[in-house]
Order: sequence, then structure tokens, then C-alpha cells
Amino acid sequence: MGILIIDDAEDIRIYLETVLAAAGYETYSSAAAGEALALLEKGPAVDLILMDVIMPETDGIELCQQIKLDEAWRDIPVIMVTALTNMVDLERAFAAGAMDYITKPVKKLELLARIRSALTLKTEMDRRKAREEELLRVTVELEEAVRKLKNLSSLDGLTGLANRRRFDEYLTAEWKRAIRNGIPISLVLFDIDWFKPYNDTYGHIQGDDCLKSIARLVPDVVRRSSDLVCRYGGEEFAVILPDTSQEGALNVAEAIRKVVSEAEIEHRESVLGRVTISVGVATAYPAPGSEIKTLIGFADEALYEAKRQGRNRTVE
Ligand code: GH3
Ligand code: MG
Ligand code: MG
Ligand code: MG
Repeated sequence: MGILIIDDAEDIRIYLETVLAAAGYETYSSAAAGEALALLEKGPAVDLILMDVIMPETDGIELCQQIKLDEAWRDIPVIMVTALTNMVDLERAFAAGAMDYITKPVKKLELLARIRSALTLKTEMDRRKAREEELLRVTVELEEAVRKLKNLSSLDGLTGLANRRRFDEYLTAEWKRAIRNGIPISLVLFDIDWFKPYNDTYGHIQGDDCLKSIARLVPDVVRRSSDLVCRYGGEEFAVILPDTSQEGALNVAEAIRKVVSEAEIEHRESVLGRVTISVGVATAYPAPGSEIKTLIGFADEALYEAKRQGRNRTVE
């Protein structure tokens, strides 16, 4: 353990150095504040400081304050070695950050006992600090993991879109918000046309690729950050459009239908020779007591109607 002795009196420095060296401590000595700071700057392993109070220029209390302001040194315990014993000076020393004090003339056994006790306390504080830092680190890591997990549990594994769970969660929240604010909410449901024959012709792997392609195209035409594109089922997708009227929703639905059609994904078994979708749109002005499933039902019926009318179209 390294101890820095700061005292303007040479005889005291020598006495302290001798006693401490005999007790097995590494010692460093300074005769004044400037010298002590320069020594600390050099960065030797100082575990404790014995600080004289009365010194010319900067006194021990000021120097202690200065050391305690420095990030690198503030945790080094300071024991004041002082001829002063009046309460005002002791209070100033403690206020400056001193951990303890010893009165002059220094008694060897008291000196060693106080140093031991200060170092024990310091070790305990270091340990506690390390534990707290570790705890903080683990907490941050844990929060990060929870965030990742939450994210994963709301995403569809194939397409990376929001999954059905997220769809339910978001629609419920937005439904409530619509009731509170007296605003509409729209739902777009779409389903790939003749997807079974697509799979039969091109195989399931390419079928999956087709789903992924569509999942990439749709978010580009769904612009508001509050809109949510979801994979609703196997080859069915849904878009939740909060605060959107029937007219606005129809525009979004048509834009989605067009972007898929214009992507020209080959589909030999389809009349048009490319992959298309059928789209159903529904809008609600939710009121207390009205049910989400009514909105989903209407969108579903509209989608069914779009299929019935010949596919590759939008029905409201
Ligand atoms: P329609 O135009 O009436 O929608 O005809 P369709 O053939 O698309 O309709 P249907 O609902 O009968 O078939 C849907 C097909 O979608 C059945 C299933 O094989 C396929 N499918 C559903 N989920 C997936 C998936 O995750 N990957 C692949 N490759 N195919 C899927
Ligand atoms: Mg002095
Ligand atoms: Mg289907
Ligand atoms: Mg289909």
C-alpha cells in the first residue's frame, strides 16, 4: 500500500516515513501543495494521504478540497495530521473531505491504527463501488435484452413485418385512442391472388420469397409513421391506418395493390401472368362499446367481395 505524506516540516516527514516504511508501507513525501499535486500527477499508487494542515501558501484543508475535486484522486482517503484541535478547524477538515485526523505529536500506534482503519474502509468502499458498477452494467444489458426480445416477439420471422400479436396489440391501443379523440380508424386487408397455384407451380421456397418481396414493397407506399403493416396470416396482410378516413384508406389500398401488380412478379397460373392481390378496406368511428371485430369483419367481407368480383381490385 502506498502512502503520500504531505508536510512542510522535514523532521515530521522523516519520522512518518520511517514509521510507515517499518510497517511495510510504500511512502512518498512532499513538502508543499504544488509538489504533492505534481507527484500525484505522475500517478504512483497512492492509497492514502497523510496531510499536514498548516503549511505555507496552500494549507492542508485547501489542498484536500482540491484533491477531492479531481475525479482521479477523490477516492483516496485523506487523514489530517494536525496540531490544531479546535472544533472549527476539525469541522473545516471534514468538510473538505478528510476521512480522519491525527493530532501532533503523532503517536506511532494511533497513526498505524488510524491508517489501517482508513484503508479497510477504503477497500470496502471500492468493493461496494465495483459491485454497484457491475449491477448497473448488468441492468443495462438486461434492459437491452428485454428490448430485443420484445421486438422479436412482435415481428414476423419470415417477412420482418409486425406479426399478428403486434397487430392485435396495436389495433387495440389505436382503437381506444380513436374513441378518446373521436377520430376514425381504417383497416386494409389484402390477400395474394391464386397463391396456392403459385406454390404448386414454383414451390414453397419461392412462395416464401414472393411473400418477402411483397412485404418489402408495401411499407414504401404506407407513409405515416403511425401506420402499421402486418403479416396477418399465411398470405394475408393487414395495414392499420389510425386517424384515417375511408377516402384516405382507399388511396392507400389502391397504392398497395398497384405497387404489387407493377412489381411484375411472374405467376404463370394467374390470368394476368403476374402476382396480384385483392384488397378489402373498412373504416370505423369507434365509440365506447363498439367492437374491433366489427371493423375486421367489414374489411374481411370487402376482401371476399374483391375476390368474388374477379381479384386484383380494391373493395370498400
Ligand atoms: P385466392 O385468390 O382465392 O386467395 O386463392 P389462393 O390460392 O391464394 O387462396 P387460398 O387461401 O386457398 O391459398 C392460400 C395459400 O397460401 C395456401 C398456402 O399454401 C399458401 N401459404 C400460406 N402461408 C404461406 C407461407 O407462409 N408460405 C408459402 N410459401 N405459402 C403459404
Ligand atoms: Mg506544518
Ligand atoms: Mg388466403
Ligand atoms: Mg390468396
